[in-house]
Amino acid sequence: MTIAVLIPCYQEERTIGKVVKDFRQALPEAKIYVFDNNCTDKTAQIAAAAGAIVRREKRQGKGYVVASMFERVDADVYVMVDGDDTYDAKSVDVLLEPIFRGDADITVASRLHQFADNSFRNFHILGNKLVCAIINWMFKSDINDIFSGYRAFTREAARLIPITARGFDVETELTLQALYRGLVIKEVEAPYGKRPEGSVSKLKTGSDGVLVLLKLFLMIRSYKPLTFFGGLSIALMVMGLLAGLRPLAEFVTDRYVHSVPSAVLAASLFILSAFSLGLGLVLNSINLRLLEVEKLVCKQDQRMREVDL
Ligand SMILES: Nc1nc2c(ncn2[C@@H]2O[C@H](COP(=O)(O)OP(=O)(O)O)[C@@H](O)[C@H]2O)c(=O)[nH]1
Ligand SMILES: [Mg+2]
Repeated sequence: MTIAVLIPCYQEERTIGKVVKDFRQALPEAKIYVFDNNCTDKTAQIAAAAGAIVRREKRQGKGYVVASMFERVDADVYVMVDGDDTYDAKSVDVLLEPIFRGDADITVASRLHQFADNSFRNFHILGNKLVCAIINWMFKSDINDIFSGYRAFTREAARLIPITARGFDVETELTLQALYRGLVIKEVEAPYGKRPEGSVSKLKTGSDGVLVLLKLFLMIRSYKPLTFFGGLSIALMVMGLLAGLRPLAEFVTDRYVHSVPSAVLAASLFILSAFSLGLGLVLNSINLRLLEVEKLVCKQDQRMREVDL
C-alpha cells in the first residue's frame, strides 16, 4: 500500500520544514510531495532539504494545486495537509484508520473539537456552520467541518472527483462531489493549532467567503436541480397565489375580474412556476442518466486496468 502526503504551499517558508519533518516521522513509509504554487520565498528549497519531493504548479490558487496533485501523483492513499503547521502530524494514524479498515473513502480531520484560542478568525466558524448546515440538509449527511485542509483519500475517491475549483472553494467542491457520487466521508477529531508568529493565512474572509457561497450555489443548481428549481417553482407559485387572491375573490362575488393587472401577474407567475418545475425535472433526469454513464465508464476503466495487470 503506497501513501503520498500532499502539501499545497504558497509562501510557507517558516513552517514547511517542520511539517515535512513531522510527517516523515509520523509516516516513514510515505512519500511527501510539496506543491510549490509560485512561492517567491524559500519554501521549495527548505522542503527539498527536509526530504520532500517538490513539484511546481504555476496556476495560482489552492484549487489548481489540489487538482494537479491528484493528476500527477500516483498512490493508493493520499493524505492532504496545509503547509502552515496548524494540523497535527501525529493524528495521521487516526485519519487513516477508517480508510485502511475500508470504512470510508474520504476522511476529514475535524478541527472544531480541539483548537487553540486564535486558531479561527471571526466569521470563519459561523461560515463553516452555515455551509455545513446547507450541505447536510441537501445530502442528508453529517459534516461538521467543511473547510478542513487535513484529509485522506483512497485512490478511487481521488480519481472519481473532478476538481474545477481554482481557489479556496476546493474543500466545498471536494465534499459536494464526493457526496453526490455516494462516497463515504468520515470525520475524525484532531487538534488544530494556530499559525506561528510571522506566518500569514492566505485565506481572505470576504472574497473567499463569497467564492465559497457562489460555488455552493452553482453546485446545488447543477447537482440538485430538482431541489433548486422545485424550490423556485414553489416560491413562484406562492407569489402567484398571493397576486391572484384579489382577482379570484372578485370573480367569486361579481362573476367579473376588475383588477386585470393582478390577474395577468398571477397568471404569469403560475406559468413561470410550471416552467421552473419542468426545468428541474428535465435536469434531474439528465443528471441521473449522466451518473449512470459515469458509473459505466468507471466500470469499463477498472476492467481495462485489471486486464493490464
Ligand atoms: N492562498 C493560497 N494558498 C495556497 C495556494 N497554493 C497553495 N496554498 C496552500 O493552501 C494551504 C491552506 O491555506 P491557508 O492560508 O493555511 O488557509 P487557512 O488554513 O484556511 O488559513 C496552505 O498550505 C497554503 O500554503 C495559493 O495559490 N493560494
Ligand atoms: Mg491553514
